[in-house]
Amino acid sequence: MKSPLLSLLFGLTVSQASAVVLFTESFETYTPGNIPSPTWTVYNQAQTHVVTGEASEGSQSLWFNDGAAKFHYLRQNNALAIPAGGDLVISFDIKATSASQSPDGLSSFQIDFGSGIQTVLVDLGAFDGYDGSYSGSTITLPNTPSTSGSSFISYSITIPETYFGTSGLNATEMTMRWNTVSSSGYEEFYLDNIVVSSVPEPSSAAAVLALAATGLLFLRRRK
Ligand SMILES: [Ca+2]
Ligand SMILES: [Ca+2]
Repeated sequence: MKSPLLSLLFGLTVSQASAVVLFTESFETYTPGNIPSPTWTVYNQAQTHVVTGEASEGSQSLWFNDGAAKFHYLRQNNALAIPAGGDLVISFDIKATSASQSPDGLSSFQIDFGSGIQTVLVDLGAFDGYDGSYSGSTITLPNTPSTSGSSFISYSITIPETYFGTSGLNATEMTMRWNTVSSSGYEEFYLDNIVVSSVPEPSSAAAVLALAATGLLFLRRRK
């Protein structure tokens, strides 16, 4: 870098190519015992509500109690606008309080891109976590019973723009939903630290860099 101006331009280029956070939910702003309203709808307040003392971020999370219904859900009320020009990265953390039988756990993480609910991820039995891509077929993780509870397990799912964008579903918004199932006592779950980001694809990041390089050449020629 030959001048502060060039350094500044390079810095701007790098920041333009980094992720943009579209949505976060850490359940910190709600009163424990309450529904996380108006952002979310839950199965029912007695069995699915905000609690304090269990968290992967801050001090609160959403508790899926082991109740008579044995199933619970958290559903986003308002669609989240999703921009063009990047892949979507959705991350969240889940923990189990006790051993989970093989049919129980995260029965599905789902997204509605405006064209119907799609199941993105199923993780029954032991929570296995996931870091990879979803391109339209359900990701099914190993379904083996766990012998004990777990700490918070992190999931990160990338949804390529080729799937939801103009060349695919042509979606401009999305809503998320988590469903859990339990078949015996004390199979309870906590959800926390939901983050949705838009991350420029390598091709768009490269295009930004190329554009910046052209700009730098232009500036240098003017000197
Ligand atoms: Ca939290
Ligand atoms: Ca599993």
